[in-house]
This record gives sequence, structure tokens and C-alpha cells, in this order.
Amino acid sequence: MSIEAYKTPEFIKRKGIALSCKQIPYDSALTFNAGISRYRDGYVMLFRNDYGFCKQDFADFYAGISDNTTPKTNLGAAFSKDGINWVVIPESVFSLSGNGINRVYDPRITDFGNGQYGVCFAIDSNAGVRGGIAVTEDFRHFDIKSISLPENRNMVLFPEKINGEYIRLERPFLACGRHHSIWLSRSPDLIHWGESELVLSTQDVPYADLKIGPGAPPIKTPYGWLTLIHGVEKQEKPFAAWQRDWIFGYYGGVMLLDLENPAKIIALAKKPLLVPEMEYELDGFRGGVIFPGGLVAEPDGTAKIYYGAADTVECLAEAKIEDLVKFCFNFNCLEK
Ligand code: M1P
Repeated sequence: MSIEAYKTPEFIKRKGIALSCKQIPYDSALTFNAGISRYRDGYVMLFRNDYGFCKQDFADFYAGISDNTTPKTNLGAAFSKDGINWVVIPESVFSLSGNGINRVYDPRITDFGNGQYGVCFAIDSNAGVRGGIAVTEDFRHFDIKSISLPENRNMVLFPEKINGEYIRLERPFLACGRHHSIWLSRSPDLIHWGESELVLSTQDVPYADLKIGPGAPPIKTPYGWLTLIHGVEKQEKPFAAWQRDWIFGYYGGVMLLDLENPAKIIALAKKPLLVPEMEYELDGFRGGVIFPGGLVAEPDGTAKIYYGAADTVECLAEAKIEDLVKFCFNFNCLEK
């Protein structure tokens, strides 16, 4: 299949670009793949900030003039009263390097409800990609609790303990040519992780043929834990992109997990929830990429859905939580 075969359902209301490099008061080329949470009387965003290169560098690269196509990355923070308009903190708030670590990226935020926030992030290291977990109260100071073994990332934390344990979803990179899958692990303290179980394989997701990954930290509904994922499908022709051979479509997806045993899927929508369709989703550093990282429940029954688009900007869409749940049940992969 290709992205033309799918359509974003009408109950998804796009609100456009929430944050772009134009709003960043320090070096910034791409601002995307953010984590978002309610914070005090508003919202907080931790976003991925890639810098040190620009679109022209890619044109120069293809013309054989330059090879400045590898970004540097740090994490920025922004605050908002309404979840729509953001004020960016004047300096980046988090980066790691040394000890074989090259950069951190793709942050996720989970509100533990006690003034503490769990932050998951990916790490590129000399040994491979790793998943980190930190705790913060102010989004300026981060207490790193654990960093996984190599070849794991895309972690998201649940907002509450289940049977006395912290829960995370994660995406190990499976060897031996197996497709990537979403797994669940448990921890008493955010440091030691185990009791891992397979949740979902790429082969079980109709709109993914290469990879899947956890997207936004789950929110609790009466029907189950509602959570977003991404699914990756190879396309027939490359997208309009800075990276001209970029041929992978990324869709946002949605599923419901059992409230008591979140390793069990109750319903998984067989159609994607967010399909790259808008210019800002199709054209950018890597066109055709939708990478959900935030799902925020509002008191009126809507959810704010935050996603990185084209690895270039951070976007917002809204939907009724009831419609997201119905979408899972009405197109449930588990009912063949
Ligand atoms: O470029 C698309 C995405 O590629 C990676 O994600 P995944 O391993 O799931 O394919 C990440 O680098 C991500 O940040 C990026 O958006």
C-alpha cells in the first residue's frame, strides 16, 4: 500500500503547526517529535531541536559541494497556557554527550500526578540506540533513573503504577531480520526493568510493513488505556524532502490496552489515525513522516494530539476521546 490508499478520518481536526524552528531563540533547523503534558495551570512541551545544518546544505550535498548533512541535537522546553500558543525557554534544557553518547532526542512526558514527571528519551550512542528515563519537576533539572541496553528506544511511561509497578512500552530493535515490535516492561523504581512481554508486532499492523513504535504515553479511559503508535510503510517513490531518497511513510495509529493487564490489546484500529496529507506533513527534512508523541485529555472530553511532521515541525490535532475509542473498536484488527 501507499499513503494514497489511506485517509485521515474526519473526526480528526487538524490545528496546524504548533511549533517550528522560527520560534526557537537559539540555533534551530528542525523542531519536532515533542512530548507534551498538562503542567500547573497550562501545558509543557519538551521538543527535539536539530541544528547545525539547513535545507541548502542538502542541495549543496546533492550538487557535490558540501557534506554538512548530520545534525546536532538537543532538547528544548516550552510552556503554554492553552496548549496552542507556546513560549520557548531561551536555552536548550537537556542534552547528553560523552561516555559514548552522541545525542538525545524524541522526548516523551508522563504526568505522575504528584508534581513529578517521567521523561523518556532516545539516545544515539557508539554502542547503538538506547532508551533513557528521567524524572523532573521543573523541566530544567532532570534526574536520570535508567538507560537501557543498546538497540531499544521509543519508550513511553504509564501515568500510574499498576499492581505496584511502573509500566513502560518500548521498541527493541530485533535482530535476525525480525520486524520491530512493541514490548511492555515493569519496574518497582524506574531503575530496574524486567518482566517484559510482547505487546504488538509489525506484522499485526495493516498499515506498517517495516516498523512500529509506541507514540504518546497512554491516557486512562473507562474502556482501557488509549495510546498512540506510529507505523512505517515503504513507499513506491520518494517524498519531496531535503533527503531526496526518503521513501518511508510514517502513520499515526491508535490502540486500547487492558486497564489491569496493559500487555493485552483490547482493540487496535486497522486503519491509520493520521495520514500525511498536508504540505507541512509531506514536505520537509523527511517528507511523509507523522510521529505522534503527545495525547492530552481535556475536561470536555476532547484530546489534544501532538505529532512531529516531516521531521521538521511539531503539529497539533484534536479529536473527541469517544471517537478515538470508537475508531479502535469499529475497525478492530483483533476481530478478523
Ligand atoms: O525519520 C523518521 C523517524 O525515524 C526514527 O524513528 P523509527 O526508528 O521509529 O523509524 C527516529 O529517528 C525518529 O526521530 C524519526 O522521526
